Parts: sequence; structure tokens; C-alpha cells
Amino acid sequence: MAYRLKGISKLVQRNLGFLRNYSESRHPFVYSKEVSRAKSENMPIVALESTIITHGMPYPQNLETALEVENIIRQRGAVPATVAILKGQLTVGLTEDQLRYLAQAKGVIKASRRDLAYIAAAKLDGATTVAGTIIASELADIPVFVTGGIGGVHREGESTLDISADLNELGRSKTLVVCSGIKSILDIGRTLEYLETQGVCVCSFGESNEFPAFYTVRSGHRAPYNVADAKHAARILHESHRFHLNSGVVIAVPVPRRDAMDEKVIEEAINSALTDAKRKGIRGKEVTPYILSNVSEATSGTSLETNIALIKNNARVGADIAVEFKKLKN
Ligand code: PSU
Ligand code: MN
Repeated sequence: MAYRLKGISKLVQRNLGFLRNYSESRHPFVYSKEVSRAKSENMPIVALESTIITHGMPYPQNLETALEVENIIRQRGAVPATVAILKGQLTVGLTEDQLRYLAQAKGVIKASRRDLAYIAAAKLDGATTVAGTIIASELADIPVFVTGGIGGVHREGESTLDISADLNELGRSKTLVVCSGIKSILDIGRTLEYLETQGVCVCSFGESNEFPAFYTVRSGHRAPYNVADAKHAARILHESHRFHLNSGVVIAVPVPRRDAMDEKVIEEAINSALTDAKRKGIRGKEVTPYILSNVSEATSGTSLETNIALIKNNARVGADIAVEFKKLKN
């Protein structure tokens, strides 16, 4: 009898082990408790990136902004899910302690598509870019993602081939990304061309048809489409899913006018930062963080304030879109 029981318990253990492995291979990421509950209660969820925390803003503004952005999303009836890789573990939804850690941690790797597997295998910390966060959003089935600015085709990108992996990721995923366009440190015209080639549906949000330039409302380039409000944006995402397009939607929300920067001031700061970066031989993934901090210094923090204001505004819009989209799906 004892012998038989032993045999059965071995069998159960082996099967439980199998189940454990199965659930690990089914989900190559973990949820926070809050996001896990939101998933089981079928609540709208909004994904957020973490490169903006580690490489986009200085401490402590990065932490304050991350926490405020999450709260804005909660207040509007959705659940925030900030994405990062912690000691090799892709994590969807960070606790306040994890956000605090990330905001001050040194040596966190900026994690785009090409970096994810390496960081996970070496059990390192990684802060996901727009591309990295889109990949996590697809895995976790979170259709709406909010950020400040997406990457783009760099100036002289036609010869350097420095084109952000964000653009390709947008072309191969069904996520809707809310942003304030791209910075004029990049080549906005070529970025829009590239997005068209990738099949990304780009819409300006609100009154203007213009594609915004992050710090400023105007860029001199028109967005191909315009949406009036969150409902309209949610309908586009809904149709895009129904068609199984598997290519993204960009909703470009201009910075609120009262928070926008003076066009001349920002243009000068960007040009001098670009010259500086070139002189110092800064290349590849270092370019964007370098220029961001350089511009913030040159404008004595005004650009940082604008950056914070626009991401909070985008969080409002993104949460509203996630709520409206959930209504269409139910
Ligand atoms: N633009 C910003 N702030 C940022 C970034 C872009 O205004 O923090 C970050 C985002 O994470 C974006 C990434 O996905 O830079 C693009 O970098 P790259 O060009 O190296 O792909
Ligand atoms: Mn690049």
C-alpha cells in the first residue's frame, strides 16, 4: 500500500512539474498583482515604457512622472502596466518599489527588440523602448500603449541607416501607440514616409491636421489622418483588429499649447546638441538620451517640463481610448 502511494505521489509530482514548465513557457513574462487582477476582471489596460524613466529623464523627476502618469490612468478607469526587464524577467506592471528601483538604478540597458533575448539570458535589468514595450504588449495582449515620443529616422539617416527599430515594430504589431509625434532631432518627413511603407496608420489627434513635433505643436508636416476624439481612435483600432492587419496605429497628440516650447528656442538647442553629439562621436542608441539631456540643460529645464506635461496629457488620451476600445470589444 505504502509502495503504491509513493508511486502515485511521484506521478503527481511529475505532472505538477510538467504543469509548472508549461505555464512558464506559455507566459515568458510576469504580471504585477494589479495587472493580473485587471486581466481577470477584463478591465482596460494601458502599457507604458520604461526607457523614458531610465534614459529619458533625470531622477527624481523620472520617478515622480512615472507615478503621476500611472495615477492619471487609474483615475480615468484604466489600469497602468509599466514594462521593464528585472534581473532577466520581463515584467508587465511594476510595483511602486520596482519603479523606485528602476528610477535610480545604474547600468540598466535600453531594451529594444534586438536587446531583449540577450538581457533575459544574462539576467540583467532592461528598460524597454517603444519597440520593446510593443513586444511585451503583444505577448500580454494589451492593445493600447502610451508614451512621450517614438523613435524615427535620424537626420542623415539615408546614409547612416540610423532608423529606430520602433518603426519596424509598429509595422508588425497590432498595438495603438499614443505619443506626441517625434522630436525635430529626427527627420520627421522621412519618418512619416517610413511609417507609410510599414503600413502604420498615423493620425493626428484633436483640432489640427499637423503631425506634432513633440516639444511644439507644429512640425511643418501633415499627418495622413486626423481623429476627433478617443471614441474615433478606438473605432480605428477595432477595425484594424477585425481586418487582422497586424500593423500598428499611431495617435499623435500635440502638447497642450500652454506647455509647448518656443519653436526658435528648441530648434537652436537641438541644432547645437546635434553638432555637439557629432563632434563627440556619439552614435547609435546613445544619440537620443544624449540629445535629450543636452537639450534639457540648454533650455534650463524648460524642455523637461514640456516633456512631463505632454506625457501626462497623453496618459489621459490613452486611458480614454483603452476604455472606449473595451466597450467595442465587449
Ligand atoms: N523619444 C523621447 N524620449 C525617449 C525616447 C524617445 O522623447 O525616451 C526613447 C523611447 O524609448 C524610444 C527610444 O523608443 O528612445 C528610441 O530610441 P532609438 O532611436 O535608439 O530606437
Ligand atoms: Mn538608433
